[in-house]
Amino acid sequence: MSVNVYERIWMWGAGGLIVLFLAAIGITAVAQAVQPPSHIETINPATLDEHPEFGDPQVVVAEDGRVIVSVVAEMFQFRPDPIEVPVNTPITFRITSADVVHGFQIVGTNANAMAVPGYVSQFTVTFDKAGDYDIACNEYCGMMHHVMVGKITVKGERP
Ligand SMILES: [Cu+2]
Repeated sequence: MSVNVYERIWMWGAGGLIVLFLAAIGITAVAQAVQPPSHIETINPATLDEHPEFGDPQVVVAEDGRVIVSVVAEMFQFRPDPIEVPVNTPITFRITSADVVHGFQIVGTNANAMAVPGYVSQFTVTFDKAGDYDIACNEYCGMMHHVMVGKITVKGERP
């Protein structure tokens, strides 16, 4: 069977792209450790009000000094609001949604997570500057999405 020279070039080109893409997946997964989360925490959004943690979301200081902030995102607010946390302290945010997918982006920082009904998103961030930070919902969630803004007040001395 003879294959036209241009056909041959396209076949090698397409094959090369497939190898390139698979290599990119392999490099990001293995060398850069970009992987799906190994731990997934689920929650029933229908019974959030009775949940021991998210029924009354608040800032909790654990005995070992860790600060844990439970947040419920819902049309069209974040609870609690405002959130008051100390400066220069690792703050663990635990976020879920009571209705649809929302965003939780702390403006001016690299802290950003999705609030997905049925799941708890968690990240830890340390604020090194005191002051007020806005929380923006960056997932379109309905008619009043544009007013869905929360506030974090970071208190304490500057280092
Ligand atoms: Cu929104």
